[in-house]
Amino acid sequence: MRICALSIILTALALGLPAVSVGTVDLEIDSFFAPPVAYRGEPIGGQILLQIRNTGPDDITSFFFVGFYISTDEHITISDQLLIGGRESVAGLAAGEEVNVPLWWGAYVPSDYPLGPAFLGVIVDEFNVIPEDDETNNTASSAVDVIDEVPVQTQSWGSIKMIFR
Ligand SMILES: [Ca+2]
Ligand SMILES: [Ca+2]
Repeated sequence: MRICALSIILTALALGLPAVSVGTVDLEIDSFFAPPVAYRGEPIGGQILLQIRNTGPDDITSFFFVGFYISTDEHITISDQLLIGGRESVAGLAAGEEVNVPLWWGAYVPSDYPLGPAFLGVIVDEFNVIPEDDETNNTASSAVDVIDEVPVQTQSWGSIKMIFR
């Protein structure tokens, strides 16, 4: 793509035409928050917050995907384990615009994922359909402890017993 754009400019210069500006974009992660503890098989999506930005200078006009993963190390790749229900799409992003990418509240760590320390993370433009100035700033991760027990609190009002998970 860049070679193509460059050749257009060189051609324009050779022809004495004004060089057109080369369109470029960059998606980057503004902020990523994930909880320090995840219960296997329990919804976690509503506790994961992601804000991304297109630093421009061009608009992104096509769809791209954002994948939310769990990983054994802090480097998140598409080889890691996608959360169940852990993929969202974004319908483009104007130059300079920031947007929250809400993850489906019901997304969860698979119930057979190994217990213990791990990392929750994200890949923006997961399948790399958007050519960017910088393809190395599209991931973020946060340490998490994967556990099995679900805390149970019980409270009784007379004969009514409520169980909160
Ligand atoms: Ca980027
Ligand atoms: Ca990309």
